[in-house]
Amino acid sequence: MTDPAPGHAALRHVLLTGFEPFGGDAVNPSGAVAQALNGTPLAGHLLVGVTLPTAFAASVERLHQLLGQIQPVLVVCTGVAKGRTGLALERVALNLLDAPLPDNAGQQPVDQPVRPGAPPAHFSGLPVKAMQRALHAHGHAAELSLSAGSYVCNAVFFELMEALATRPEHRGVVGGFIHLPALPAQHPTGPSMALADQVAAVAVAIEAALAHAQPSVPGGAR
Ligand code: PCA
Repeated sequence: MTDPAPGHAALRHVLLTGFEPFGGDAVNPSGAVAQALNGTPLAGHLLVGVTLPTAFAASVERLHQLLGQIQPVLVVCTGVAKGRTGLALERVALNLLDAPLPDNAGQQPVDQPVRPGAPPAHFSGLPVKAMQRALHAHGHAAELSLSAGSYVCNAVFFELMEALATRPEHRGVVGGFIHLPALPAQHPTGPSMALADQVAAVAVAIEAALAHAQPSVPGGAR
């Protein structure tokens, strides 16, 4: 695990998660961005960056541990989605697992709920339109997205939103999910974004989320 940087006990925490490589890739920009920003002070907050396992059960378990340990005021989970041209601000988490490939633990659930009995979907709590405006103002490509898929990223996104909606200890915490483009080396013939640009863009997105965080509105608009 990556521990919060020491010496900033007074600062409120932002939790930023990324994922380990999966599906035969050697790298995952989302985990690399989380590691790069771990320990960074940002707009009066301390950023805690953690890489989650790309596995359905272990990622969700780790997320719940982190929410309890770090007690963040803002949670931004990220993962890579090859083919995206810019940061994809996800608006909807589905209560659906339908894995197109096995996760890193060999699990491939098909047509199952993330959490039986939970609602079919949750909206993002992030101010996605304000974040998109800030990203564009800084010259970063960013789009709004209506689906985070049905693989591990969507499962973590759904569990995050379900926890924030239902657990009293997380009341008032703002959270959501961003898909990141591939790195140039991962996707030589398709759209990509250099790691340094991804790091800068995620920092801009988090600053905008902190500046515009209010109680959630449908789909994370604002
Ligand atoms: N992307 C995958 C899982 C881990 C990641 O970085 C997804 O979009 O579900």
